[in-house]
Amino acid sequence: MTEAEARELFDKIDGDSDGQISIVELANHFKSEGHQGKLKEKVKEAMAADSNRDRVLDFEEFHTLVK
Ligand SMILES: [Ca+2]
Ligand SMILES: [Ca+2]
Repeated sequence: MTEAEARELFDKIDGDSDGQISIVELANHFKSEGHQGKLKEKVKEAMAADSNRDRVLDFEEFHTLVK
């Protein structure tokens, strides 16, 4: 994924546009993608990219996850 694509996806998931992806926003995103059954698993997987452990993904962390 290019940085521009990652940015586009980041903005899409970042529902309140505060520049950070919260667990709730991740869950909403995976729900809309049809991952209801594996929601917890998917969120946990994504939050593994939270390298500074503040429970939100900034763009840098997100980019590491999707690249
Ligand atoms: Ca947000
Ligand atoms: Ca973080």
